[in-house]
Amino acid sequence: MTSRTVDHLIIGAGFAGLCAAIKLDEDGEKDFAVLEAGSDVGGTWRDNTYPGATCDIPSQLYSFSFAPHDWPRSYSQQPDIQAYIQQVAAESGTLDRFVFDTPAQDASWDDEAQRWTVRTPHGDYVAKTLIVGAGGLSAPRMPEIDGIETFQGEVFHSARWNHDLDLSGKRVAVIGTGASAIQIVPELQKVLQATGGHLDVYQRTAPWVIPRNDRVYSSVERSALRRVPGLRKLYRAALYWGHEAFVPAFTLAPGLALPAVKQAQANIRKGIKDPELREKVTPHFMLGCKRVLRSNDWYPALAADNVELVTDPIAKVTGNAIVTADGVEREIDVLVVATGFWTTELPITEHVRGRSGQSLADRWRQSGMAAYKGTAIPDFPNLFMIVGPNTGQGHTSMIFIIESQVAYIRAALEHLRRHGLTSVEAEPRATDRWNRSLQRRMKRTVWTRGGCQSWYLDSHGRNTTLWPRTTADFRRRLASFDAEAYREVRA
Ligand code: N01
Repeated sequence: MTSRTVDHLIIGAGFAGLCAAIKLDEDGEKDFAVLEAGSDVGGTWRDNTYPGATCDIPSQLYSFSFAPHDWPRSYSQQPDIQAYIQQVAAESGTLDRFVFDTPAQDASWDDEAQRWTVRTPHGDYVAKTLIVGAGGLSAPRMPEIDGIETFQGEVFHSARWNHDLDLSGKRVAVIGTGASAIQIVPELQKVLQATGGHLDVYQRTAPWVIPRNDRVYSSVERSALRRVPGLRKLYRAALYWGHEAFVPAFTLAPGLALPAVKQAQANIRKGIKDPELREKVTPHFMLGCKRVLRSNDWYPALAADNVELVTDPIAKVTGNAIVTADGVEREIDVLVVATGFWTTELPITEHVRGRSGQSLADRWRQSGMAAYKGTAIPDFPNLFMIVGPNTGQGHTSMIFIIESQVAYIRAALEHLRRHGLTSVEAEPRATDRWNRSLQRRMKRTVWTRGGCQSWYLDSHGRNTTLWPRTTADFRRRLASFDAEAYREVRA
C-alpha cells in the first residue's frame, strides 16, 4: 500500500470541506488533500436528489459569503445548489487536490510522530492536521421496523433515490413526515395522480409547516442584485437578521413563536378542507421543538384523492405490504423511507482514534457528543471538526457556521505556524466549561421543553446537535484562536 504525506488532510467535499480547502489555499497552506467517499463535490446536495429537493433557507443566504451567485429564485432547488458547489470548486483552483471515491476508513493519531494517519482503500495518508467535514446529515438512518428486510418490492432511503425506477401507476408508501418527506410527497403525488398510482404517507408525528414564500426573481431584480454596488450584501444581511430574529422564540420564550403558529394553522386550513384530516395533521408539541418545515404544497398533496395519510403506528412490513397496529394491511410496490440520518452517533466517529487510542465514538458513548467550540476535542490533537457537536441550526444557514469554524481553524493553524508548535489539543477543563454553559442554556430552549422527540436529542435526551444562541454570538466566540484553552506541543 502506498503512503502519501501532506500537511493537512480534509475529509469530505461538501460545503464544509470545500470551504476549508479554499481558505487554506488562500492562506498559502497549499499542501493538502481532500478525501471524498463519493465521486463529486457537493456532500448532502450531491446525495439528496429526491424529487422536489429544495433548500428551505433562501440561497442568497445559503451560499458562501465569498462566492456570491446569480440565483434564479428565492429558494433554490438541489440541481442549482449542486451546480453552484461544482462551479465554486472549479473556479477555486483547488480541485487538483481532491481525491474522489476514496473514503477515509480509519484515522489514528501517532503522538510520537505528531501526525495523523488515515487509511483509505487506495493507500494511507499522513498529515499534521485532520479537518473533518463529513457532515452531520450524511449517514442515512433506516427505520427499525419488523420485517422491513423481507419486503420484495423496491425500498430505498430518501437520500439514495432510485432514479432508474419508473413509478408510473405504482402503489408507493413514504415513511416519515420530516423536511425530506414534505418535499418528496407533493412531487410523488403529482406523478402518481397522472399515471393512476397511489400514495400512502405514514406519519408518526405531525410536523409544524409554515408557508414557503418561494418565487422566481424577476430579471430586474437579478440585474439589480448583479449591478447595484452593495445591494447583494445588503439583501443577504437583511435575510440573515430576519432569520436570526427567530432565535429568541427557540431559545428563550417559545411564546414569541405565536405568529408562526398562526401561519402554520392557516396553512393547514388553506390546504385541507376535511376536518378529520386537519385534526390528523395538527401538531401536538411546541413549534420549533422539531425543525419548522416550509411548504405550500404539503397539505394540498395530503388532501389529494390518490393519497392516504396513515397515522396508525406501523406494526410490520411484509413481502408486499405495510401492516399497521390496527391490523390494516396496505399493499405497496415501492417503499420510500424518509426517516432521516444518524445525527448524534456519527458513524465516522467509530473510526477516529486519538492520542490514547480510544475512538471518538467510545469517548462520546457515555457522555454524548461534546467538543470545544464544536470544533476541537480533548485527546484528539490537531483534529478540527466542521459542523461538530452543538453547531447545528434549525432556523438559518449552516454556511454561516461553516465559515465561522473555518476561520477559527485558520487561526489555529496560524498559531501553530507562528509559535513553531506541532500540535494543539483542547483542554478537558475548557471543553467541560464550554459544554456545561451550553447545556445550562439548552434547558431553556423549546428543543428540550417543547414536548417532542427529535433528531436534535441523543439517547440520553441531551441536545448535542444545535447551537442555543444566535449565530452572530457563535461567530464572535470563534473570532480568534484562544490558545489558553489548548495544550500545546512544541517541535
Ligand atoms: O429526516 P427527519 P429528514 N417509523 O429526521 C419519521 C435537513 N433537511 O430527512 O417525527 C415511522 O427530520 C420521523 O418521525 P418522528 C433538515 O435539517 C434539510 O426529513 O420522529 N416514522 C420523521 O417524521 C432536516 O431536519 C432540507 O415521529 C419514522 C421522519 O421519519 C434534516 O435534514 C431538506 C421512523 C424523519 O424526519 C432531516 O430531515 C431536507 C419509524 N421507525 C432535509 N423513524 C432543506 O431544505 C423515523 N420516522 C435544507
